Amino acid sequence: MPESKSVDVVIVGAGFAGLYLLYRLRKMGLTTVVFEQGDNVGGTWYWNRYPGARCDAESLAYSFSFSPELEQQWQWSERYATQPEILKYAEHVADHFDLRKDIQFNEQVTAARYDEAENLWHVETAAGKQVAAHFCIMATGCLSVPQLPAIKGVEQFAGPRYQASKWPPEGVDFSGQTVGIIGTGSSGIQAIPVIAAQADHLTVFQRTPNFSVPAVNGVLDQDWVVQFKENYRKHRHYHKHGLSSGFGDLQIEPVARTPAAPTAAGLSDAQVAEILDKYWQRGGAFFLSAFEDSLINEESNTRIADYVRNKIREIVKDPQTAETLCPKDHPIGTKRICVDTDYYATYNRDNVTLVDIRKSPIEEIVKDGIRLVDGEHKFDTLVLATGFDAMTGALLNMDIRGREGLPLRAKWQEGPRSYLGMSVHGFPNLFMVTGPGSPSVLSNMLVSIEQHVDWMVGCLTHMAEAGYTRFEPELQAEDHWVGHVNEIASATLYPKGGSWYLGANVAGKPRVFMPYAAGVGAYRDVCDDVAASNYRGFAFS
Ligand code: NA7
Repeated sequence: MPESKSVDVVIVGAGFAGLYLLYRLRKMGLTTVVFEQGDNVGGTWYWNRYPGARCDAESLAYSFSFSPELEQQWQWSERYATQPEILKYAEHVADHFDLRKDIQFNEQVTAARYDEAENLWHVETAAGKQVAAHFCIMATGCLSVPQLPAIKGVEQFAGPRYQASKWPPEGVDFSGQTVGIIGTGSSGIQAIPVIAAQADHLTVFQRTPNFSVPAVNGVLDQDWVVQFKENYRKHRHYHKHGLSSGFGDLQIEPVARTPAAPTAAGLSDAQVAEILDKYWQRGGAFFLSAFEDSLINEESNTRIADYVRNKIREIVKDPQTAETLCPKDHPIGTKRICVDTDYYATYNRDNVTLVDIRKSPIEEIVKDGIRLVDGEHKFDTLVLATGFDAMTGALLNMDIRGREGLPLRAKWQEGPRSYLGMSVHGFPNLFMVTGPGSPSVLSNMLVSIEQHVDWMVGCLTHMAEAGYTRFEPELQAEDHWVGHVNEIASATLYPKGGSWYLGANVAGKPRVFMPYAAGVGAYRDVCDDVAASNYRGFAFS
């Protein structure tokens, strides 16, 4: 099949990473094409339209910082933006910067092959488009490949079946319906209160309870926003360089900026509660920042977890339901902490039933419900909120081949390996935005996306100035980085979480802790230092 086009850079994905890349590369004067599998921009915010979907980072922080004009012009309406509002923001960015003309929609990339003799990437889509490019940049997102449960009979269900991450754009009206939902991660925890408020009855099939903290969402006070925006540079600096991984509290005088207490270990329950009450009432994932050692000291972590378990027992009236909702199998924060609106209180409703499928596992999904080991539950509509093949799923779904035809699938057979979470030895001129080995999912994604794109643009500018046409990370640099990522992870409690951070939710996936856990500030310093030392660890030619 003839190649339709040859460009400087091909970008895969038109989520926030793809949009910002396109904006920056175009400014550099490079010709660029973006392939996007959806029919619109927005990436994760295009697909995840389930009821209650909203961001768990605050809207004024979960937004681009590169354009002060955009920052001032765009008005967020709530503390945590809803999916429709974030999608509108992505559309606004695309239109305002006239990005759509270089994006080809409904084009799913299936293969990318590096030709050493030509020093070109050849990229193919499912529809048969082919493009040759000097550089290939994967902006494919960390949570873009849905994970359907391997439950017997899922196809037998006769009623409507919806998947959180592929929700119909026209929405679903649950009025008058009885509904069953599987999955109590962030998606389930956001959707359950909204579905319960609409449906006749909702049955929640829970395998593992998760820790959730109240969002304390609300409409933003516009006077406060004006004041906040006057200080936007200061706030952005804090999010990019601080210890908060880009999430920080956005109060004008935030609790975050009063130093965290060193530890909860050794404190009395009353002392722990005194510190945490302030964070609980203020709301947000930022809760865990109350103590410096919450994710490294087991005793401190347990004290924080006890506080949350006690909150669940206070909120949920039925003691047995409360106990079933109390997470006891992982340290708090080692699976992504959820941020909710009325999640636990929803179990006080008469039309909601919690079923513990750890105690009585699912035998089979049948045509009108779910059969458990100890009985059957019938309902009209099934909702699946069962997560993603995170971080590596989208990359490994494509047939990516580097030098000498080396498949990325082979290179990553025992888990992802990268240099700085951005590049892979054996795969010249290929970058990944927020790839495994970078802070990515442990951070505010917008902060991490901008940092990666800015760094990549710096690297490509350096190459252009020096007359280089090819870069590749050295094996030794990659080995060292992989070791460092593991070393940082093993100094934390994260590996005890059995989470999707570790690939633990996908059968057969290697158990490797994928994100870099030292925080966005420390990571940025490393990347800046690599650039300043003539891109240490990269070979150019
Ligand atoms: P998650 O956090 O991976 O949650 C998936 C949920 O689905 C979780 O409760 C799983 O239980 C459950 N699940 C998955 N497979 C099954 C089967 N086979 N049977 C029963 N239950 C199952 O995905 P989300 O979409 O909620 O959130 C992902 C991220 O998106 C989130 O962290 C935010 O960053 C945004 P398990 O824990 O495996 O027992």
